[in-house]
Amino acid sequence: MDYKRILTIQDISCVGQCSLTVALPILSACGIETAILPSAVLSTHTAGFSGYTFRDLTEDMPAIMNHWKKEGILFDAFYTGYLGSTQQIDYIKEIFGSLGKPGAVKIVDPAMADNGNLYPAFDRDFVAAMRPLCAEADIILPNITEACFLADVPYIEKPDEESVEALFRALSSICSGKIVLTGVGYREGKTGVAVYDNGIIRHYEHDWIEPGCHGTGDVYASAFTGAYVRNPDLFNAAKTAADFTVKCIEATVDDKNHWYGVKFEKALPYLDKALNG
Ligand code: PXL
Repeated sequence: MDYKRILTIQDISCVGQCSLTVALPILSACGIETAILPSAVLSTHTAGFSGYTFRDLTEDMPAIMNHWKKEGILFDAFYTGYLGSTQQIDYIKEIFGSLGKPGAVKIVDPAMADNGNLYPAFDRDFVAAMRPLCAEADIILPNITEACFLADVPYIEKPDEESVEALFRALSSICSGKIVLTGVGYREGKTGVAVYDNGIIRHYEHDWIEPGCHGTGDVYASAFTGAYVRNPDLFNAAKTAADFTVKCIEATVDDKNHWYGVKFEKALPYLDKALNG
């Protein structure tokens, strides 16, 4: 296997098993050199903790980017997640345009919402700013809530094949790339991912494990990105990441005190096996 270098751009939530503290170990476990551009530093994530600190790193981005340009540092892939400001989106577009090797893949997780609501830090202006970033991506990884905000349609609480097809149609006018839509279950006790590639929709179903855990979106996106950069087979990467995410949830649900994230570390050997046999 050749050795790839990825740049991931998302926040450091110091505690909470999300964003960079999840992306770095998972991408490293996938055998990919992982560079980071932190969008912000928070004491914890914002989903369930109160009184968290937040340091926006927008102002640091141009100098970091310019240093990399001077050094001639280039990336095989980019993966963006939770961002600190709308201005960062312009810097990321510049990074996409200037720091990629030929054919570098651009993966955007528009991490901004879940369960029908935007996260506390975001508003409609952020959603509007996220659309042009999604337009530049080769692959976007929204959950149903994010997809509905991006497409500017009401939240779909109980998706069915028809509503998901309509959602993909609406999204395809915003982004020309491929779409992996998470949290799509058509039957009781099941969830899954719907994968849109050039007008073709495929669905991968797996068990829904109560209760829904925090941080699974970042675990999913990181594992998807790792699997896809290793082998650019969209459906296969979507499936590998879904199976890994289920293993992470299974490793967590029995511990009622562990509400803030998933114990993905316990499932890393499974991911290694799925990728390397
Ligand atoms: O993508 C999840 C996430 C990442 N980072 C921060 C968050 C969340 C979800 O709430 O608050 C800071």
